[in-house]
Amino acid sequence: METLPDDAVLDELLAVAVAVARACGRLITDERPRHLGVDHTKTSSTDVVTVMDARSEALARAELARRRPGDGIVGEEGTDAPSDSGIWWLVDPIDGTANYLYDMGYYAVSVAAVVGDPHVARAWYPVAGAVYEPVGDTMYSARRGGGSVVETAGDRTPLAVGTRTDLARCLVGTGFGYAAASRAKQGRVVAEVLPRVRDIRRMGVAALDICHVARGRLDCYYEAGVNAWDIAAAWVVLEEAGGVLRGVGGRRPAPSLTFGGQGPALDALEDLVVGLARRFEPGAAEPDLR
Ligand code: LIP
Repeated sequence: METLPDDAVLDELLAVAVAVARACGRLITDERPRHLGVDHTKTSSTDVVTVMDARSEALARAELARRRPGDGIVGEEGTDAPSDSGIWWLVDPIDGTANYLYDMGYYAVSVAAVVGDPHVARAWYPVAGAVYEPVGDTMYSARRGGGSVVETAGDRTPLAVGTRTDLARCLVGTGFGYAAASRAKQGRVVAEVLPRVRDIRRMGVAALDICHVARGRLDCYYEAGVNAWDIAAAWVVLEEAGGVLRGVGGRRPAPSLTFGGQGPALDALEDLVVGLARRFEPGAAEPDLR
């Protein structure tokens, strides 16, 4: 188990996360080119990167290096700077790039400070983070032991997860990967989840889905294929709001499957999704829906 930084350091990490997420969020909104195109693609032809993903990550990298020299930085678009301090930053410069490409005003910047090795699944743990939704000027933030808040245009509200216990009455957020084969499996699973819950939301921004669970606007969340930078900041926000983000069987979240929520509804969602996922690989120790 990793050692937590002390309160003064946690406060500083939180302030840095908030400042950097806000600066990147303003950049991608204020300087979004009128005719934004795809710069290149990554894991599949639908996994796009725009010029603004790269600019946002460059700004985050420069600001983090200036404010916290010695910390490591790992970013979605390729940044990988080593850590001397034991603290690493995980940056998603635009979470919801497809929404951003289509000029739908629902996307976010996620900046988190973590301890442990963020290159290895389950070997790291977030200690402070900020998820900034620039359209609407909404900042979700938290640090370990400090509670989590949402701030919109100067109005700060503490976050608390919902209390619904019956999965059948839960509004469930989810998302899909970019690879066609993964989507085919994930589509078959969601088709069986849908009749057993209030409804499904697929809004395209994992970090915001998890923050919405923290806010009680979604009851639960599950997804396969999420990366560390998608979930790191929102993970602290959710847990400081009284919820849980976890992988299969109470382990830490992992790309194989990640679940968010609280109480019996979360347990029921995990049982349901794991059972459905096992149909694809009956003998696997841990189901993997990617
Ligand atoms: C996206 C997520 C989304 C998920 C997509 C993708 P990106 O992140 O936030 O919820 O379903 O597969 O990972 O690519 O926009 O940073």
